[in-house]
Amino acid sequence: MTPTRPTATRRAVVVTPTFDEKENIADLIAATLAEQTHTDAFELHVLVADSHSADGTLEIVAALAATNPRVHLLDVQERGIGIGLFRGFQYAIDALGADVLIEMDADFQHNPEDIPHFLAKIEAGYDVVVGSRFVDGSVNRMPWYRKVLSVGANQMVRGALGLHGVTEITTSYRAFTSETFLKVDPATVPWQEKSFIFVPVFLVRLLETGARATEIPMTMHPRTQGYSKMIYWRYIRDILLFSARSRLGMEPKAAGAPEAGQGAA
Ligand SMILES: Nc1nc2c(ncn2[C@@H]2O[C@H](COP(=O)(O)OP(=O)(O)OP(=O)(O)O)[C@@H](O)[C@H]2O)c(=O)[nH]1
Ligand SMILES: [Mg+2]
Repeated sequence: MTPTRPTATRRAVVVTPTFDEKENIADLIAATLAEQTHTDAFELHVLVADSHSADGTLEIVAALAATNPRVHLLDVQERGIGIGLFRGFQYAIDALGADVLIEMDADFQHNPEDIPHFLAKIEAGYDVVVGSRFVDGSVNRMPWYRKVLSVGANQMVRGALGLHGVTEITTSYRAFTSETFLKVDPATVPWQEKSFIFVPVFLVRLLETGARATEIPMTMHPRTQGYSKMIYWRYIRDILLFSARSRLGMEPKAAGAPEAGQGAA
């Protein structure tokens, strides 16, 4: 049952995609909902969009959802982080009445303590808030080879798309209004690809809507529990292909997209 909310409070749904996250998910949900104490203007909910994990993740979340009206489970059935998130965003809007969506990984690489900072920017009038490892105040504790990969991928995709105002395009920690999400044509984002290529493309599509965007510093840690689903060769291949196709004009350009970081970033 959906809880009633005061009319003055908008609802923010943290959509977290999962596949085999039994070691992380209960703590992640608790840590996320604990941020409610720092978030007056929004009622916080968590939606776990799970690709039918067989390790017990589904059962853990189902049990929490049965007793806590702020916890929700969507059994996506299909495999892939992109499709998991896409179905999650749709469900959060259609079934949960989300005003704001937050996209956050389930393995604590994204720190739930950053959630109030995202929401403060939405409250200040931004439509899209991007968590970045490349602005002052950010903390990146990833190993050197992951830093090299993220710097390379960011530079390549930003260069190909001519996006100069956004420093972070390849990690999936962002907040945006449901209204902005609904302006994006789903056919222009490779949600079905099994690699993480949808991450930069989705951001570009959000910016292309004319959204007012900004970045905030984020803290990124290596995963400590569970196993990685990142397939490096596939991600690097897709980044190279996407960048080449964009430069050759085979992908729609982000022409006219506003630069992030304008205003009170
Ligand atoms: N719904 C869904 N979520 C997925 C799928 N694959 C990965 N995820 C989730 O997507 C998030 C990111 O996946 P990770 O495996 O952590 O990828 P990564 O962060 O790039 O790699 P690491 O740094 O090694 O953790 C995690 O919350 C995963 O559980 C999938 O097929 N379906
Ligand atoms: Mg991870």
